[in-house]
Amino acid sequence: MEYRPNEIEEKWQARWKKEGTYKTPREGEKFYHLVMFPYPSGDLHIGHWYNFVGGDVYARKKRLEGYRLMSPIGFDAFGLPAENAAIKRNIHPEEWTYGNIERMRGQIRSMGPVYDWEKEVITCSPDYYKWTQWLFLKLFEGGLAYKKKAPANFCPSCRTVLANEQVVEGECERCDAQVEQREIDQWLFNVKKYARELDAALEEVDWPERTKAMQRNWIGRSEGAIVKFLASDGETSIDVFTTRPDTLFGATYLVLSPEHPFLEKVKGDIKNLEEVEDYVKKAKKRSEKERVSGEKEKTGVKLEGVSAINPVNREKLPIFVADYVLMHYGTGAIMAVPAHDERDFAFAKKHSLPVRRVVSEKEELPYQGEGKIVNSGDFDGMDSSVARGKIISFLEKEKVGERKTSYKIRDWLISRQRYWGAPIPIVHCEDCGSVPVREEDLPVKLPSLEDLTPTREGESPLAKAEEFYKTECPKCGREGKRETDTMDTFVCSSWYYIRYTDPKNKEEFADREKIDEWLPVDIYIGGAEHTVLHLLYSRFVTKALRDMGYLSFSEPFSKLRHQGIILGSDGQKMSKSKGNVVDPAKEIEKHGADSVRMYLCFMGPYDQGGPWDPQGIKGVKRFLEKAWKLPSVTKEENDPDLEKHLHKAIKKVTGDIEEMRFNTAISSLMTLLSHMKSPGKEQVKTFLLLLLPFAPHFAWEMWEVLGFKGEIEKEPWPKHSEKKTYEEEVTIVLQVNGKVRDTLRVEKDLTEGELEKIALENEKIKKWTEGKSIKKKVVIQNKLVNIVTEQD
Ligand code: ANZ
Ligand code: ZN
Repeated sequence: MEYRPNEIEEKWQARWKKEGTYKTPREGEKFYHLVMFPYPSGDLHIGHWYNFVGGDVYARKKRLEGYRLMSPIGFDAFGLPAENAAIKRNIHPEEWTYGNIERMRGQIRSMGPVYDWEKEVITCSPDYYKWTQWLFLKLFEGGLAYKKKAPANFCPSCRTVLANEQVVEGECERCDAQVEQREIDQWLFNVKKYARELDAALEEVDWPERTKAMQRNWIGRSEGAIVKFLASDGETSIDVFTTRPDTLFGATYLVLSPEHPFLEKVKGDIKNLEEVEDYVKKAKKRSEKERVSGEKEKTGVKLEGVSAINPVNREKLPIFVADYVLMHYGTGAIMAVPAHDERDFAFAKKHSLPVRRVVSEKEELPYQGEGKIVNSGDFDGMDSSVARGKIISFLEKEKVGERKTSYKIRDWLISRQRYWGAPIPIVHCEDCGSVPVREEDLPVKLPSLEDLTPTREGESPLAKAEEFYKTECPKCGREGKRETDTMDTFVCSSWYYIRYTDPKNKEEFADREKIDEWLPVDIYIGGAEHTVLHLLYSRFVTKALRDMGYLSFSEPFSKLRHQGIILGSDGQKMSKSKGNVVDPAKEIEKHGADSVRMYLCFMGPYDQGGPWDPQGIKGVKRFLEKAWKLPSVTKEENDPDLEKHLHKAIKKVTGDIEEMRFNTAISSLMTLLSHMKSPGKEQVKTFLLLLLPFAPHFAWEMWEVLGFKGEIEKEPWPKHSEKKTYEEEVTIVLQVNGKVRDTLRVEKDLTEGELEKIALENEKIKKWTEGKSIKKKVVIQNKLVNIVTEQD
């Protein structure tokens, strides 16, 4: 009988579904296995396959090892693409999204994964976003959600707020107009409050170092000091944050960010107020990227009529306002040390300000490194790294400063002026302010709208739907207006792994017992790109819910692994325009899902990916075809020669799957198969079990065809015996022209080619063959190699 994967695969997928084979088991030690849930774009691409297949191989082995495995799947279903597709094709986002979900469910099933579909979550369903809104209310109650005027990208020509993705090099994606920054009321989550823990707790998780480094970089911890400069009004102190307090004697002026409150405070004293206000107004229009860009000239204006005193030497310093200083970092003010900071140096040159060297006699300025301190009174001669601590102590003693750790991370702006998202559950009341919707009134349902374009003022389309926003204030009962912004989809995905534990719960976001039973996630598998924020926000939400008493763990994902990226067969990133996209559905049709699964695992190290090779997939298919021909009538007794290979393979496959080295696991299965000339029954069973995580349909089918009793997955995962993996060794003789030149102990049954190679690489043999041409090689397995050279 021929191997017909498509028939087999359909048969088993239907059977597994009907019999609920992969429902989460009730017994065993828990193992929460998670793959990143997909966005329902319409079609599963090969990258999804790579993610899900690697995950599934790992999950299947865990299941066979007896773990109570939970492996859920769902859809990250809110977001801009649905809305854009809807506007373009005149189909409602909901219809578009659910249509895609239905199609993708079928595509996911065609891979033959172990997902427990009863756990499915869809973030755009009211049953789910009710709890996303509940999460918002909890954060609001806990003081972690707040409203503030924040800059948004505004296109003056389309008159609409743009998402960051819609701004291309400072221009509107649609009309190419210059995008402006506009201050509008937006909601933020106070992630910054957790900065210290988000940074420090990375020590506790088993994640790839590169991913941890990216998180650390985003959080941006900086050790330094706050220094207080007394302003010329005699009462205000301007606090600056610096990472180089050792350069304090080199400060020649201060710089405030255009948003700094000091400007408002000393307005009356500023002689060139008009010029300053003009500058501030212009600066606010510029995006942050423009402001901090290294290439742009450092603009700024001096505040005439005000100054500040350097606390270490009582020197009077001028004050500038300049937009390269940002309000949200440190204190929004800096001491400028042009001799040792590049930006300050550029600014000082432009505005003819003094540059005073305080580190190292010889280096060319600006010099940003360490060295001996000079021109700094009592601190002269110290190493700058030592002076840093000494100056901080001095500041603390004099009460003009203190040690300080700053974090770059910013609060999370969650407002979106968009339709296809979870509405923010707030009512604005003239008397009561921002009032949370009562918990029992959740969900605040997204109304079905025809017109999804933003308003002329750039508000969300919900601001046009009177039936939506007109409501009563939950507090005083008078007329109120609902918040019309929706939440960033990262809010939806920041807690989905909690909902999976209890997806149908109508009373709570999840039952506490179930949460405690399953979480944290034991392994999380997904792409490395674009996940910094998702991981960070999930960690923040976990910590916030923990502090409110809803969770008893601190890190949601104990272990994290990334799959690599699959490239086109030309080695380029897959893209429609290059025509190098691999369509998984077509590959299944041609080769079967098991071959696609196996090939994805075989093509290279899982965390690296690589180019798709059309020949490679044929190779693994041939392997399955060969395995298909394993004798249908098997002997009762084990083949003794095969035992060693079998136990070596058990050891290798088990260890390799655990470490996600799927490619080498498959290699060892290939080697094993080549030794299965006359296997015994138990040996075939073991082979099928080892193959099952990679080619599950194949393994189930063979098990049935060969007439083995019961279900293959009722069998335990095979265990190797170390003793049986030992190599048997033999002594071989190495000769040159019939004379013995060396003897060696080698593994038994090496092939003639392997023996020849050993001989030719042997130092003693090389000595006798050097410079001579080899006429002949005589190899007798397990005994001898004779190299015959030309004689002279
Ligand atoms: C004086 C100084 C002297 C500085 C020197 C550097 C070198 P990181 O490492 O990124 O934390 N800074 C502080 N707050 C700022 C703000 N809101 N906007 C722009 N720049 C700001 O950078 C810390 C340094 O960046 C601080 O140390 C400060 O300049 C500047 F030789 O202070 B430094
Ligand atoms: Zn009210």
